[in-house]
Amino acid sequence: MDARIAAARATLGTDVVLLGHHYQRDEVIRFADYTGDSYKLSKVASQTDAKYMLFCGVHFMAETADVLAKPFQQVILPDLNAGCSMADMAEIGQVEDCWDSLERAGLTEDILPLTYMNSAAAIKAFCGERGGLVCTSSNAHGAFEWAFARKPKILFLPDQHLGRNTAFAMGIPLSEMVVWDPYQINGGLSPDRLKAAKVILWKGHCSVHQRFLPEHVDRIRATDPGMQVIVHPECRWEVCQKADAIGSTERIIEVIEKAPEGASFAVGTEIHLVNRLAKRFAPLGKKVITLDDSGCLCTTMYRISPQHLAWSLENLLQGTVVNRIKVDDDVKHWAKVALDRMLEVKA
Ligand code: CIZ
Ligand code: SF4
Repeated sequence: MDARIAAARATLGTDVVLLGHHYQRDEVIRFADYTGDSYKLSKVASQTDAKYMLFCGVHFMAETADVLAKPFQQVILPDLNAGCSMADMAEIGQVEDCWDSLERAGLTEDILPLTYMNSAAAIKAFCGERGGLVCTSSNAHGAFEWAFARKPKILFLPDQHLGRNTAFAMGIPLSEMVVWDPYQINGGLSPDRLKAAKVILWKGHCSVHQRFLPEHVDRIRATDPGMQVIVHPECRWEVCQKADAIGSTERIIEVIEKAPEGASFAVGTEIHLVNRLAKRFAPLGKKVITLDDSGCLCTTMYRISPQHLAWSLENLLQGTVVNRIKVDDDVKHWAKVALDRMLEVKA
């Protein structure tokens, strides 16, 4: 596979750019021209002139690249099964129903909808059309400030944990946040609770990050008190509260890079990235372990295999574009508005 991928890449030259998310496996990410989190990779997608963008990541990232792409560019997702269970927890019909309920309660004038990057393009468009924006874990804080400068309340989709952790870090107490459950009438919330809330959190989560528990932090504290615990903001609030630092994948990497020799870290994020960091920093005298050694990998990120990569590249050699990700034009406009606003908010 390695030889076939390398040969196809060499022939395609600068016609193709390979974008690799930090959660990809080693056998795939080694071929990436750019590695990064979704914020960094969407910046690359908005700037590259390559004819084909091969996205080694998950569906919502490829959709985002297509929204930001120039008209002559095409985006490929090597395996169409590479989705994101969190993104699937908010469907556009459910979000529209939620908004209708909020409108009936007379609240929408005061609410700005904000969505995490991990969502379908239709939801990004929904937010863009209503004055809102997209954020990633790198710039959620800035996006919340942007929103609160315009409206007194936020509806945050679809990750309750990122929303809660971000709002709490800005000084908003948990008592001013509510969770909207799309499977309950009126989100399972009374009009009074909705009226009083500053942040309405969608009931979604990441199945990988939600597995980290406060007990895991306690265990590290007991067995290795010198170790720093650093976790992704998709982890539960109770875990983030016990951690020494919270950050996106880019931030986690930066903290470890800047740490002195001898530093050690227990990291709460996807295992492929943690293992890669462990290997990279061991020769520099820094220790990196996973916060939970029975932690789960992101199975959908893992779908992108060397075989799928070789297959998409070899098809391109024949002039065939397989697994193209194309966002409908009517969705594209407002999704781009929401994404452009995101790119203006610094990470
Ligand atoms: O935004 C991303 O790329 C994700 C999913 C994680 C992170 O923090 O990098
Ligand atoms: Fe989605 Fe979680 Fe996988 Fe990220 S780690 S792509 S949020 S399921």
